[in-house]
Amino acid sequence: MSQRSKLTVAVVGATGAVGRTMLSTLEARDFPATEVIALASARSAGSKVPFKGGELTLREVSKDSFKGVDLALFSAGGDRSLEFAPQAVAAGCVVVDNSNAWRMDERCPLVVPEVNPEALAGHNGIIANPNCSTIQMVVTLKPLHDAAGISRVIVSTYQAVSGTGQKAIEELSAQVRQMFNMQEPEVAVYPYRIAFNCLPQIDVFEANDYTKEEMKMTRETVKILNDPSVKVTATCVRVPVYYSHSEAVNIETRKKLTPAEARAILSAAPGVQVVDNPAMKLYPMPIEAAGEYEVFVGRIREDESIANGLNLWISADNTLKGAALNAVQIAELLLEKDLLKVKNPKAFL
Ligand code: NAP
Ligand code: 3JN
Repeated sequence: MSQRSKLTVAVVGATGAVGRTMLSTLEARDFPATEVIALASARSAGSKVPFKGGELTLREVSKDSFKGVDLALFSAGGDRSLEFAPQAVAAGCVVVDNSNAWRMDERCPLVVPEVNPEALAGHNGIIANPNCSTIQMVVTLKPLHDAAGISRVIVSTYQAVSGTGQKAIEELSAQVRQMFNMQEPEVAVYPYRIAFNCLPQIDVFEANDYTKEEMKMTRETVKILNDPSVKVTATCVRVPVYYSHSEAVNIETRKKLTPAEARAILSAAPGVQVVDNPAMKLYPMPIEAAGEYEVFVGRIREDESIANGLNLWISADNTLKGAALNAVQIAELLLEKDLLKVKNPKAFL
């Protein structure tokens, strides 16, 4: 990675589940920032977050927060991204945005470094980080698509509560404690109890009765693979797991791929680890993916109901590869390719 004499990085949403993981990932990967600034809401101003053995003091994000900042990692919700990312770019700061706000905007590349790094070239200042469920799926789909041409994907997700943020992590813990103490569990974050339950609703429903999360997976996958011929249908489910989303993925390919061929292709793919030995009861699980960088794939088997079909099971840490790690990898690529610059500060004003 190229070294700069000055590289100021701002993390917007630094108190959140994703923002804290962004800080720890910058630290763990030794990202060559000369200064890191932690931003959040007025509620957090003056409080501290841990970083590199010390602490960063939180400041309230404002349109003036980005003067002299080279790179901002946003993770404070779509409304903040819509309001402040254009201001950041106007100040000459490149934004990697973790929200849904800019993902489908034609001016913004939607990037997973193992899948479409080339999309970064010619960026306009805002680069979008995809949805966590999309990221882990496309890391696995891309090498199979290159080898055999995927025509259709049917995916069901099993998503951890950390995908909803810090309050949901606390709610699952509180409900488990309440139920073991024979108390009525308090329900606040989700429409129903999440402890010892599954909720087939993630985000709001759209007009077609799919949820927004399901439609994000459909639309984002096509944009990232840059191939509208890939048809995707998703069912997204919240499960009482703290960290790591899992997915049951069924694919139909144009050319036949045997499970052995798929295993070999995936074993050589960047960012993927194959864990697939039924005889030894080895398969990916959220408890083993949590805290790891890779996308774990297993249960690779033929879909015997169609001519060219495969079934896969995937687990990956949604706060890492699904969010913070992917954003930091994008930042690393920007540095590596000398793309950490804003060509047109007015691009989004
Ligand atoms: P979280 O734990 O609830 O954290 C929310 C963060 O946003 C906190 O730092 C909070 O600061 C900040 N924030 C909220 N309102 C703000 C305001 N008005 N002004 C400034 N900062 C504000 O949520 P999270 O799980 O970290 O997720 C944060 C965002 O990341 C989500 O909204 C979503 O857009 C994105 N996300 C993306 C993925 C993905 O799939 N790639 C996954 C999860 C989340 P305070 O502590 O000061 O309130
Ligand atoms: O629920 C999950 O597991 C992933 C959640 C992602 C999320 C949560 C709140 C707002 C997003 C996202 O990244 O798509 C957003 C958003 O930015 O719309």
